Amino acid sequence: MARKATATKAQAQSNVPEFSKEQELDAYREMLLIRRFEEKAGQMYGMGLIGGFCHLYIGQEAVVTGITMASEKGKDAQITGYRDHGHMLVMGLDPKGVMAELTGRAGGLSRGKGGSMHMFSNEHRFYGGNGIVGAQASLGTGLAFAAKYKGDGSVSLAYFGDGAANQGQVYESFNMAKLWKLPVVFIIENNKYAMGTSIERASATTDFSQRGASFDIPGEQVDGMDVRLVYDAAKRAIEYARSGNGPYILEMLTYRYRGHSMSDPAKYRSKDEVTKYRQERDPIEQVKARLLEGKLATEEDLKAIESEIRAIVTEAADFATNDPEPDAAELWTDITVSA
Ligand SMILES: Cc1ncc(C[n+]2csc(CCOP(=O)(O)OP(=O)(O)O)c2C)c(N)n1
Ligand SMILES: [Mg+2]
Repeated sequence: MARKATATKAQAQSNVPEFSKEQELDAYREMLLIRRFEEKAGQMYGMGLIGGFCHLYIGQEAVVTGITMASEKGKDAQITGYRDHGHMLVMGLDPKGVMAELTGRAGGLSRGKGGSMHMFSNEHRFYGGNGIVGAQASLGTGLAFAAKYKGDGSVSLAYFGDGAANQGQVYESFNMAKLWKLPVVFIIENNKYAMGTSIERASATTDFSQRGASFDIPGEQVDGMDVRLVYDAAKRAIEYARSGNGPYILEMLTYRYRGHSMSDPAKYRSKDEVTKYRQERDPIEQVKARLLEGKLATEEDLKAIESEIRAIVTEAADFATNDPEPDAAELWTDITVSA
């Protein structure tokens, strides 16, 4: 008799959890910071100030914001792929340091030598910024192994895309994580496309929350455009992992508005599809509407937050434009770590 997969299927999301006024404002501020920062990065790329690869997170802001709000800042580790600017901003890394890394300046978080895809901060427990698709699932499992070995009570949050979810090393990681009951939450950011290839064209099964079924890893499919639902699911998953139960999978249904990277002819999807998401599902507009309708904030309050954020982003851009490039002598520093 065929055995039914034991992974728990997405819980009914009819009960949308309420956010307090502070949580709504917090989420609004964080998501707006990512949006404005990314828009500025896009402009600076167009001006030739940023070289190399650059992948924007516009549209996906609710994912990292809700998860980080549910995590223990400074304790839980986070790791992702190359679409990483938003993760760093929400984790509290200095926007000046992130932008200066994009422009390859000495004040960048990797001293101007890593660029958009390779930024780290041990202090904030952010482990990149990885250009190899799927590698962050294995490295994130390693972070969880370290957490269990040291018994420090932290959880590893490993984000990867729908495309990455088809990589072999992801399943080797699932196996080890379950076998050793490692405290890791695998967050699959399903934005429907891997570069120009839709999930329907590349994936034999498109319910990524069930990808851990063979390893008995529970998984949930979550509306990743609603920060409250992301937060709620993340609380559950993190608590599960922190209590010693092993890994958990969260599939976040999300959408990127911009191209895969800065050069993307966007022939693989219709303009209508993008417009529909922007107009009907935008994560920031959802919070804004709730704040106004619930009379938790006035238009003036929100405008004040908007100008505060614009000032932070302008300051970051000015710094990243005027800071010097690293000295040539830095070419051979920070390349390896000696024990
Ligand atoms: C091992 C590996 N194979 C291929 C690539 C080229 N590549 C870069 S991004 C990408 C698509 C990944 O899509 P997805 O995982 O859905 O993430 P998204 O860009 O949508 O966030 C590919 C194939 C790579 N960087 N590394
Ligand atoms: Mg994708």
